[in-house]
Amino acid sequence: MENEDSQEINYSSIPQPTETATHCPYCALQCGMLLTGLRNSVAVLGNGSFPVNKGALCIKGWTSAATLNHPERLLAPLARHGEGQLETVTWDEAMDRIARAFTETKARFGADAVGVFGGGSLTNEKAYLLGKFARVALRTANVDYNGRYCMSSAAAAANKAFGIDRGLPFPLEDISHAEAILLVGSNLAETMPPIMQYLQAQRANGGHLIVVDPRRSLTAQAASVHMGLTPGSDAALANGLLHILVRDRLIDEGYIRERTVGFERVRGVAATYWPERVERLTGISESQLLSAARMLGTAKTAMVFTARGPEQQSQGVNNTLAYINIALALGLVGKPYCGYGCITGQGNGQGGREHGQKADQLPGYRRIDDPSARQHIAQVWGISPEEIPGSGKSAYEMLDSCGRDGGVRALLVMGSNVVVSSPNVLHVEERLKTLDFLVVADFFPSETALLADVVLPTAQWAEEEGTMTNLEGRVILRRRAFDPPPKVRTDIQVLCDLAARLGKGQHFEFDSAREVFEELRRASAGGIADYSGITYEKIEAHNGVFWPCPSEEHTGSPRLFTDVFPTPSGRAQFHPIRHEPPAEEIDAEYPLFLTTGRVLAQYQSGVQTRRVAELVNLSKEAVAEIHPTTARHNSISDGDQVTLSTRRGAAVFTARFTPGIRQDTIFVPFHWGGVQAVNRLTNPALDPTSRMPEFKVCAVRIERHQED
Ligand SMILES: Nc1nc2c(c(=O)[nH]1)N[C@H]1C(S)=C(S)[C@@H](COP(=O)(O)OP(=O)(O)OC[C@H]3O[C@@H](n4cnc5c(=O)[nH]c(N)nc54)[C@H](O)[C@@H]3O)O[C@H]1N2
Ligand SMILES: Nc1nc2c(c(=O)[nH]1)N[C@H]1C(S)=C(S)[C@@H](COP(=O)(O)OP(=O)(O)OC[C@H]3O[C@@H](n4cnc5c(=O)[nH]c(N)nc54)[C@H](O)[C@@H]3O)O[C@H]1N2
Ligand code: SF4
Ligand SMILES: [Mo]
Repeated sequence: MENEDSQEINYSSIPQPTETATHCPYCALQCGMLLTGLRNSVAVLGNGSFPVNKGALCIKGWTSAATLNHPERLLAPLARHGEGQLETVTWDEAMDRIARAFTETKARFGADAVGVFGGGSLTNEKAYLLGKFARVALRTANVDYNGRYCMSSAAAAANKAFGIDRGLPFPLEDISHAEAILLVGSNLAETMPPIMQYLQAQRANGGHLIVVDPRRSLTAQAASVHMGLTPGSDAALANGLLHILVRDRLIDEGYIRERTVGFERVRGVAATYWPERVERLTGISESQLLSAARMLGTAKTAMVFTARGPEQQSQGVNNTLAYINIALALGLVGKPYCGYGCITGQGNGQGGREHGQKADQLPGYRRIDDPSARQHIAQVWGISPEEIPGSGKSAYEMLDSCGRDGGVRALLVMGSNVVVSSPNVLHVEERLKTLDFLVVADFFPSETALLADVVLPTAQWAEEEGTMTNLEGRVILRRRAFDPPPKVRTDIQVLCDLAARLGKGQHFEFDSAREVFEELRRASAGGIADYSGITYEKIEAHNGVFWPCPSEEHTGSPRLFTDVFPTPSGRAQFHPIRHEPPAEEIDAEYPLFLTTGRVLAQYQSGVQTRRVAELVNLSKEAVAEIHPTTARHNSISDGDQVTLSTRRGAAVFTARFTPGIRQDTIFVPFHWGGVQAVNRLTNPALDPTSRMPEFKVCAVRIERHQED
């Protein structure tokens, strides 16, 4: 590790480049961009030679460089003395305090009392190293990450059905050739705008787009059919569509016979979802159901996509499996210009779920309870398999355990703002305050960092190298355009230094992301997500490499499932799914559904985008979308301040009349903290398999806000 002095000398001695091809710091599309100029006057251009976004960026991408020199940037480590304020300290002092706190916690409460919380914005190298740090340096089972709030339901469903979880098993360019697309609970027009060019091309080729969303979102407005279903009724809708497809003989019996198992039970369940019943459960009329089923069933090529709408529910895995059943029954998966895809969310939402920052996982998408996986990883790490802990607590359960007997007592957060983005945040904040020790690594004083005992300032995307895996499974290279500010370190430096102070330095001798990647390649070799044939050079030469890529000669795998599925039988698995109501149903006290999500100009918990002036101009506060009729029933006018309350808490928003939303539903984005945090309201009910919280549906009451 460098000491502080040598870091400063290195900083000023490296020349600054004038143009760097890299990728956007935000979502899973990972748009290619060019950075030009010096760091205090950097210009961002879309990279026209990167095939995914083809030069297009959204407003967040265009303005992304504004965070680099932002006045609120953390430029030195901070620590709190006793109950006092956070104050600037040296790196040595900060790291010593962390090492001491972790060592004391382990000694008093055992290794599992130290928790690690990661994120899907971390590069593959960091996600890998964070998982290794937890297992090797801390020896704790308790490592999980915010992907539990994001991708876990779709991941579990894809693993069950196909034996592998790669969000899109085909490149985005295939979309424009699909005659019919079923897009479920995804608002791409705001969450990944450059993808709309593929949907526009698809429409121009005569294709149909069906959008399933309780709101007539910007994306739904571009659709041929918009099904405005009741929140929480996706499995009923999917079964209703399958009912008609079976009844009208639109399914592919040959494909079902040759490439799948388990259809007969699914056929039996679908038979009980006749249109009148489905209309009662979902609010979708028989005629609309019929036209959507016909579009899908008669198309020569078709695709089914899910995103957070159906997935972020306590029935999230089942909802996703119900839509996968449609794709399988139509014989789509593995055929050209056809298939099922889950639209991954965070910048490295895909790679972040493959390399071991998940509670039940080892690198290469290996299971932590698989003896041969433990053997392989232990050998790469130079330890014995028995030293690798077992499976730990999932994200929300880990936060909920904080400060309790048998729970986490000291926590490291790297890449998440958990007191804004978790469900039931008032409770999460209360739990974090009972911790003996909290350390947060971030580049801004996030709401979570402000609660910490020690805050570590880390490098931003344009200041570090590393790989990311986009929503297509394409591994790409984030290049370093600038040096970090003098006293700012990379997450990799932080983890290696801390490991050394914990006496495990010999396992963390990495001087660069590239060195970590070389070990990741070996660790992933032979796993499901096999990166062993991927090198930085190969990524540069081919605009990214699709995993699996098991050898240096291998050119990567843009399209999966063309011949077989990586399941024991080689076939895809159907799952019979019955509709179950959400964990919380509406009643007289809380008569409306609350659903939550995103708006174009803000990103996630808002730590980065709430600091960019252009984005604040577009979206300065959390707005509650409400149908005008519902608003009038509750004596609310457009623009009023309103209080929303649920069984967990209350929050205050500005009401916006939105005729395109269901009358029984209110929508609020989750990008703000404090009294505007919609997660004060959300229900932490978890899916039994994925442990995904139910962000997308709970019961709410609305009133005009009374100042007190
Ligand atoms: N601008 C912006 N873009 C982003 C992000 C961001 O924060 N801001 N975050 C990124 C990340 S991490 C993610 S995960 C993706 C998420 O991308 P999306 O999944 O597109 O985003 P959401 O807005 O969470 O949810 C999508 C839609 O689900 C609908 N919905 C709500 N309840 C239900 C339901 O019960 N059933 C169905 N079928 N639909 C329902 C909502 O009305 C919403 O329009 O976006 C990525 N891109
Ligand atoms: N109500 C509701 N809640 C939701 C959702 C919803 O739809 N509705 N969606 C959920 C989903 S899908 C997601 S993905 C989560 C996201 O929510 P969070 O997990 O809070 O994600 P971010 O806001 O991206 O937080 C990332 C934090 O890490 C910092 N950061 C970014 N990159 C790095 C890095 O490389 N290193 C370090 N050290 N720090 C970094 C950022 O500055 C920021 O403070 O929210 C979930 N919460
Ligand atoms: S779509 Fe996503 S990756 Fe592309 S510019 Fe916008 S935020 Fe960045
Ligand atoms: Mo996400």
